[in-house]
Amino acid sequence: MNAKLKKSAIAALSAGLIAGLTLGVAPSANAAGENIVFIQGVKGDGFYITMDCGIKAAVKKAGANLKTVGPAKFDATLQKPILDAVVATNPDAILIAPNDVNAMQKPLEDAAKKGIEIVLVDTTVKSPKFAASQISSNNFAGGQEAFKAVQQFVPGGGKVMGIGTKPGISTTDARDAGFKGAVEKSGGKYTFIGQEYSDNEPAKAAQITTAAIAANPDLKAIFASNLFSAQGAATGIKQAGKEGQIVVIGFDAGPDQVKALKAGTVQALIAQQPATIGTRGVEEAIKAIKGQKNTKKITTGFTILTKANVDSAAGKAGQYLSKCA
Ligand code: T6T
Repeated sequence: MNAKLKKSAIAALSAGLIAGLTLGVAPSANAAGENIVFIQGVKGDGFYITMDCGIKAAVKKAGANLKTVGPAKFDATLQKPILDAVVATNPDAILIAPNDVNAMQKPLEDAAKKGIEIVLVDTTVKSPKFAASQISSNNFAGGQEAFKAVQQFVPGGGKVMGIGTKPGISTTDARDAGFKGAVEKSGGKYTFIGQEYSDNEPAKAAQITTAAIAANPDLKAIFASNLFSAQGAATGIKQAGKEGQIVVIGFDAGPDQVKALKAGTVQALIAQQPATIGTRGVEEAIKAIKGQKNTKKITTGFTILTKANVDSAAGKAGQYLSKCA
């Protein structure tokens, strides 16, 4: 029985129980409880940890059941077997941040064909038609925002570069493209000297940073388009002794990134709203399970954190968690 049929059977059952109230039969609230699985992009990432907190809160409110799993690395060859194992348990819905736009396309399409409601949180795939809903930041606009921050901190212009994760991830690809496009449209004052990839490894991002500084002593700014790349870029800046001299704009706002911001190694962080992405994801999953109309695409916002606002109420709210409250 697919998720929708299963859910309508449950709905009929609850209607019977409600009718039974008059006969003194008390229904337990949402007795069946929708079975939802959250498959993270990668384990141990403050972004997905914070998203999981939003998911947990929404699942609790809805009286649903949740299991959270994720690969040890941001790598579709590790995420696909996890998805396969989850599909074999036939949950009602899966919230997933797919690791690759191409590699996760068919496995997710197949899962949807089995009647499992798929909600894409954060990342997406090439053709997400099968998904009940997609919730994410406007990542392209986030890259453009990063360049605005560069303009603010390096008003004189100069060489800038990007450190991304790896090609094929919808979010970071869009951020990198948004940043590069904004640099190129800015009238020649800034030069984009290249896009490098860290494989989501802070040590590699640090090494890319020191090598880029050695090759370009006049480098002015780095845009690191996710948490681990930004963490590594900050380490590289420290190793090169260039704190405050080369500007780093990072995406995300994990605890280590916030420390680097406060220390002056990083000048701005584009904080996403992972908890909201998670909460909205659960809401859409439950609507889909119940056969209600979904909002196909939901875009969440950003908070730009700088030393000036990081300790304000809004600045604190923008920071990611290392565990749920
Ligand atoms: O930036 C987030 C997420 O949006 C992206 O898809 C992958 O990297 C992060 O999880 C941060 O590490």
